[in-house]
Amino acid sequence: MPVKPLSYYRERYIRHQPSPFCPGCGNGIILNCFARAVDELGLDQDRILCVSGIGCSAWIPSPHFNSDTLHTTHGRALAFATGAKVFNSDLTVVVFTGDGDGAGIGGNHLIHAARRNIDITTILVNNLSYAMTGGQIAPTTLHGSRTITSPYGNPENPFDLCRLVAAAGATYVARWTAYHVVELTRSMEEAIKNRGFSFIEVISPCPTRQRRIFGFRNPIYEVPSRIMEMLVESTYIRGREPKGHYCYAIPRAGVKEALEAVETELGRRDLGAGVRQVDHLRWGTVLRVDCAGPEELDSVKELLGEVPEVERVVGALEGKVELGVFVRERRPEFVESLREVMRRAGGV
Ligand SMILES: Cc1ncc(C[n+]2csc(CCOP(=O)(O)OP(=O)(O)O)c2C)c(N)n1
Ligand code: SF4
Ligand SMILES: [Mg+2]
Repeated sequence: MPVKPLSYYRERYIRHQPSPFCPGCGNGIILNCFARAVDELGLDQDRILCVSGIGCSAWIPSPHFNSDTLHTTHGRALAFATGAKVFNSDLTVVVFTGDGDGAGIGGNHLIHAARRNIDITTILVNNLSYAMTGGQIAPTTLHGSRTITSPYGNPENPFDLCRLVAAAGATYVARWTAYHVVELTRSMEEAIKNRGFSFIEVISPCPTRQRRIFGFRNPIYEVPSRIMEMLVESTYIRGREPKGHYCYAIPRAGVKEALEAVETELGRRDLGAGVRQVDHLRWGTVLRVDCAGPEELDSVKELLGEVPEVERVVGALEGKVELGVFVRERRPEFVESLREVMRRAGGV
């Protein structure tokens, strides 16, 4: 099949409006993936309803996506979407929500929509804060993160949204990042095709707020690529073996001092290992040490444990976020069950 140019998607699916998103924001990427998923499925744009609440992520479809869009109140997108789907079950209903909108103020709607297994696809953009209002802590902000409402670190633990929604009864649940565009697009297609409640969490870059959250001191134009690299470093795809043999060294104080000390030790022992500074969602800015094979890795771990500038050595997968599809199930769908009950009651 010939590859379609970007202009094809822009002309057909995107309304000509100035973008409200900051440079480097993940929201534009998610919109792009959605347009491709809709195109791949050959959906009739006149039968798609995109519903969003309030927040930066609410602007992904509204007013930009060329279908009906309903921009509702904070946290209530799923309530509006439920009404629309019950009224007209032929519609493909897709909710775009943020982590604050969907898991904070709208968290109750989320678990009940999942429990009912209503045929709605929810795409939740997890940028780890209330971005639009300044980057306050959300129920997804990582433990210890410094935000404007937790300047000394977040004392709370975040939700694992995929587990929450899966436990509540959703029949399709997946997590990707805005870096994993091919997987995300395929997942959107699967989610839309599922006749039930589908949920995709997308971990997304928000350079404007995450610069503070991750403590990056780079000029702002360097932040987007640094965040993207961090998303790759700190995630793994379910069922896929991690490539290479490596571990992380968490510095005791300064990362530069630890880097120098580790470089010196590795050079002295000639273990054929390479060390570099990386950013990790869980561990912050740490050292990654890559080895030629598993035996070398064991020796390197032992050596790192003896370097005074290294506080702790952690394995490649420890603390990484799992991506992939977690649930694919079949259960009775809510609107069909409701219609059946109404028929029995003699209403329709
Ligand atoms: C009832 C109500 N409370 C608070 C607000 C202020 N408000 C607007 S956007 C927002 C946070 C949105 O965060 P999130 O859903 O994570 O979206 P993001 O901007 O991060 O994409 C808040 C608290 C509001 N608009 N309405
Ligand atoms: S504040 Fe963050 S989420 Fe909002 S548009 Fe800017 S980069 Fe995107
Ligand atoms: Mg957010």
